[in-house]
Amino acid sequence: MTSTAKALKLYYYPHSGPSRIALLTCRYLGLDVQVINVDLGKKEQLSEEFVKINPQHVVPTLDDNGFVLWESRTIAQYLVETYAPESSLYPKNDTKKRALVNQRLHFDCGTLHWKVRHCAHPLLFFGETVIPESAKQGIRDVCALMEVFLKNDEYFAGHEITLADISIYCTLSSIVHTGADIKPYPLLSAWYKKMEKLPGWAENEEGCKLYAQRMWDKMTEPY
Ligand SMILES: N[C@@H](CCC(=O)N[C@@H](CS)C(=O)NCC(=O)O)C(=O)O
Repeated sequence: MTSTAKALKLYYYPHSGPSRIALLTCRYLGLDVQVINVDLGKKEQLSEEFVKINPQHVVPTLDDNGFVLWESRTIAQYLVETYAPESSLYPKNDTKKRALVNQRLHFDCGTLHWKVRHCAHPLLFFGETVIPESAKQGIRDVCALMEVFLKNDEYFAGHEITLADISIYCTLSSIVHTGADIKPYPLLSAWYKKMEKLPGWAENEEGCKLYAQRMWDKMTEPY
C-alpha cells in the first residue's frame, strides 16, 4: 500500500466494481481524496495493517479522518450526505425519490452484482475456464429487467443521474468489458453510452480493462 496524506482516504482496487462505485462518487462530487491501492492479487487486504482498519478486509474502505466505513453504496450515500447534502445524486427532500434510489442500489448490490459474480467466481476462484451458460443467461435476464426499469425514465431513478446510475454502471461495465453484449437492450445501451460523461469515467474504464484481462487470462473461449 502506498500513500500521501489527505483527510479522505479510499482503500481501493481498480478491478473491483464496488471500489469504483466509491471512487466515481468522489469524482462526481469533486472531493479531494487520497486513493490507496490495496492489491487484492497480492492479498494485501489480509495484511495486519489493513485488517486493523477493516476486519472484514474488503475494498472499498473509506477513512474520513478516523471514521472508517465500508460497503461501497453506503460509502457513496455517506459522502453525499456529508459533503454535498443538496446534491441530486441522492435526493434529500423527496422521500419517494430517495426510496427509488435506495431500491436501485439494493438491486445493484443484491441482484446485478451477484449475477456478475456468478460469471466471474467460477473462473477466478474455482478453476473453471468457461463462463457457465446459466451465468450468461443470468446477465441476459438482468439486462432485460434493466431495460424495463428504463422504460419511463432516462436514468435508473428518474430524470437525473443519481447514485443508482453510478452504482449500476460500475457493476455492469465490468461484465460488458469482459464481453457481455448489451446491444439487444436499446434503452440500456443508450443509458450506458450517456454514462461516458461521468466524472471518473476513464478511471472506471481502466479498472474494467484490468478486470476483463483477469477474466480473459482464465478463459479458454471468448465470452
Ligand atoms: N458489498 C461490498 C463488497 C465488497 C467486496 O467483496 N470487495 C471485494 C473486492 S470486489 C474484496 O475486497 N475482497 C477481498 C476479500 O474479501 O478479502 C461492497 O459493495 O463494498
